Amino acid sequence: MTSITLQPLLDQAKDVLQGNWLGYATKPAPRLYPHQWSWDAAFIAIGYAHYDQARAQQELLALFRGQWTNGLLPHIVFNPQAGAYEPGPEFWQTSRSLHAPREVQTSGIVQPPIHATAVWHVYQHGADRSAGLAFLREMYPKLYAWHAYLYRERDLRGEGLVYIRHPWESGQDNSPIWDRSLARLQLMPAQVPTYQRVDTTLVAADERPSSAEYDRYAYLVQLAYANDYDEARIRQVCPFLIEDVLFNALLVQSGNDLAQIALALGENPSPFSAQAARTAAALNARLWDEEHAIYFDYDLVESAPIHAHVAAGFSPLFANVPTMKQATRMLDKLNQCGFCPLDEHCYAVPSYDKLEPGFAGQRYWRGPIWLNVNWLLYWGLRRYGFDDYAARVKEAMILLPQRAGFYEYFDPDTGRGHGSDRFSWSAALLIDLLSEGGESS
Ligand code: 2M8
Repeated sequence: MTSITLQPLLDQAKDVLQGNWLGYATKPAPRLYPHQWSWDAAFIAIGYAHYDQARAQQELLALFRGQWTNGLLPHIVFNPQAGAYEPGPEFWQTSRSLHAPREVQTSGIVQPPIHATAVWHVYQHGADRSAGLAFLREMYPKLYAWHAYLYRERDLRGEGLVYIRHPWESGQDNSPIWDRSLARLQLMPAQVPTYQRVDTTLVAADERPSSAEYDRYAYLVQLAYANDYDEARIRQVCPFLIEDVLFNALLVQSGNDLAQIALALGENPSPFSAQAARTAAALNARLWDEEHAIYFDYDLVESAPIHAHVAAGFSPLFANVPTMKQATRMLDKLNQCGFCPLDEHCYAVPSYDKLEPGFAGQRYWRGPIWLNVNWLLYWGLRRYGFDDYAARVKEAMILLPQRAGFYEYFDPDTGRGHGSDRFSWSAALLIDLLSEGGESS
């Protein structure tokens, strides 16, 4: 049930998703992102789950068509009908891998593993239980292979924390988390493969990653294909290997949700809950920072934590990883002026602490408010009973698109929308919030 005043907003959100529907899956945005992206698809399915179970299921099934035979779930499944997007399918040279599919074109890196969570969410909200069970049955081996890939290929220290090997794998492309690791990567012009960008022709260039960052993104892609996407070889030479908080927190939640899926199918849930518990313990042992009351990424090349105060550092709340004592301290930190103090004017939680060097309120993942991050925080805060703060986040998630439209991200000072308009996950996650438990007001 949605209150009458919010019905138009809900209708607009559904209209955004309909506008981005490709006929078999949903693109993240009308022009800037014309293919299917991995974690976008999961967020989008979470929204569809509330009013179109079939489409929610189709969204995830379409994504997993791109899964590699070794379990890798690529971050982009290319749409052959799409207009310009660079770097496009040819850039990835995925045919060098024995594992890449031949029928669909994909990238060769991954994105945060929130897929089992999305599948479980779709099942739980679907009215047609028997279709839902058939869907679970179809998805189970795919999710199994995806998680097995991550733990087999990406857990360098054997402790349950998996690494990323490209900033794009985090979903937070130009986050300040990567600054130091990328700066270490000094490239001669000849080392940078030729690539094109169209993003800066579609949205303001000063709101996107810099050319220096893009050169490094291209270099890291080249490094992966030059090693035939063989993970053992890549990790020997890759100068960018990071245990990322958000990625691992979502893996914990997905592991627990995969255990639920196994249980619903009469399969053994224990391996998945055991893996999730191990990853959660490693997050607390290795990535928790007692002094600052936040989780920090860890640079495996430098063997050092990365002290970037980003909103994603609070994401373990979503997966119930911190103890109540840790969570209470995290709430205090969220409630300070760098993030979003409840007793002062602020919209929602910015992606980066406003008081830290390099904060930029309109530059992509270096400061703006992202609704997916706030959605993760909302559910995390609810889990711990921090209802006042959660209510503020929800209020802001309604207010921002109501005033500005369904933008990709929002300036935390003005509330203005930036990046692409009609952005799918901004719409989908609002649908989830407005539909959940009939509690919208
Ligand atoms: C952004 O990433 C892509 C590269 O994958 C890009 O910059 O072109 C990120 O915001 C990422 O999190 C998101 O999944 C993707 C599509 O919305 O766009």
